[in-house]
Amino acid sequence: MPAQSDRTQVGIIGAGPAGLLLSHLLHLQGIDSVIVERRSRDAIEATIRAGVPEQGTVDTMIAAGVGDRLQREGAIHHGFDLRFGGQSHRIDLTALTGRSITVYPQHEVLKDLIAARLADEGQIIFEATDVSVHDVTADQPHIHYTAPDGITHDLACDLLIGADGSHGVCRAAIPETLRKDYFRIYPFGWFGILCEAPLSHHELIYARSPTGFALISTRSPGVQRMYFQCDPAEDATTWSDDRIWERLQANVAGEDGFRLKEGKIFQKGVIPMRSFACEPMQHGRLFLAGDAAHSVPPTGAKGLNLAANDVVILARAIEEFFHHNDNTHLETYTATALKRVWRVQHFSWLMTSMMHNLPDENEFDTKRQLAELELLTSSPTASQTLAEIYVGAPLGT
Ligand code: RFL
Ligand code: PHB
Repeated sequence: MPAQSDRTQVGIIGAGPAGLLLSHLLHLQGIDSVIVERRSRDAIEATIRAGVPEQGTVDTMIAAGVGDRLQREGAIHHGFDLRFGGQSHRIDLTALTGRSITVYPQHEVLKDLIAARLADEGQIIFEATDVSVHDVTADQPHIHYTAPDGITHDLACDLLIGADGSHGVCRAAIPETLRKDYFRIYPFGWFGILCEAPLSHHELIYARSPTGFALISTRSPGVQRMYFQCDPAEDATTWSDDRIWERLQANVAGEDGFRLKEGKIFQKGVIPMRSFACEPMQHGRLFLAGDAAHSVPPTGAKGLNLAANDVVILARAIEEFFHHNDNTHLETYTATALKRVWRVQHFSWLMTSMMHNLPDENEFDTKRQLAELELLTSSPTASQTLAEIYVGAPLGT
């Protein structure tokens, strides 16, 4: 038996965007929560991942009082380029939708949320080990964990949130007989670099070329983030800087003579690409949020936004549960959240399959991909649909 017994209203596993944002939104409604996280605060704040918050995510952060730095330091982008056939085609997000996206890395969002939680005396147990969940179908589920001081804890709660990412423990608490997992593993990965270089272009570029996909993104005016398509088993350490630049330049080359501004590469690594969704997203008093329930390839820049959408739906439903004794929206959580999950799954798959060279691609596939890109960039209606999904609908819908 664990040595110490504790209690909270909402027990949350995982201090990623989903767990932290939910804990903060609940606090604003006067609902207590405890987050149990296996990594250290330093490790979380140092893990560099993409960050392209949709306007709905930005609006949610601002309304929740955690958007100050995002507004000050985030770069608002009003469009992006789709590049194919050696030419760039701008998707004017603001003209097409009246909305925009912000480039603000995920670890900065996490720093802001952790600081806000700690300033409000929120409880985050970092570096917890042996984390397990119990009695998820009873009125009082429990989380067991060992704190960094070695003391074992039994945390009883009214509701349990699995926000523990794609390799967490919570999803397995939904019995396999009741759960269906949907998977797609892509036969390519992304080779990502960070480099000290000036901007090559003022907006993001998604490029399709005979030598493969490239994405040109940014972290700050002096630090750029770029990716190119590679074998998922590629060993990044075997690539010299010269070889990396040669591939990136080839993947964006075109008749307009566009060239990337090169600089010192100070980080490189390979990211696998997969699509995943699990149904249902709840079982008894356990609710999954974010990557614990679904993940998408980064091509659509949606992972963080989908996590935020889940927790906005959950925060509303949990407030009704505690303050109005009404569990209607908790019961319909899976159905509500899945609508966006599958919209985003489709979009992320579309962007991925349209922009990458497939290992067994033949000329028919190439022509079909180019025709799809041509349609999306030349038909105002098709461009508008693409832009609407890229900027995203308001959260909680
Ligand atoms: P997270 O961010 O994975 O957070 C889950 C947290 O749970 C903790 N955890 C546990 N804690 C306690 N006990 C356990 N047993 C635990 N197991 C796990 C973890 O330490 C972690 O802190 O999930 P969340 O909150 O759902 O947020 C989702 C987003 O982080 C995710 O969708 C995106 O980062 C996905 N993603 C990307 N999305 C994009 O839109 N564009 C990208 O370019 C992009 N790049 C990436 C990514 C995800 C990556 N991962 C997961 C490997 C690059 C990488 C490398
Ligand atoms: C990034 O900046 O790392 C990034 C941007 C857009 C994406 C994926 C990654 O779609």
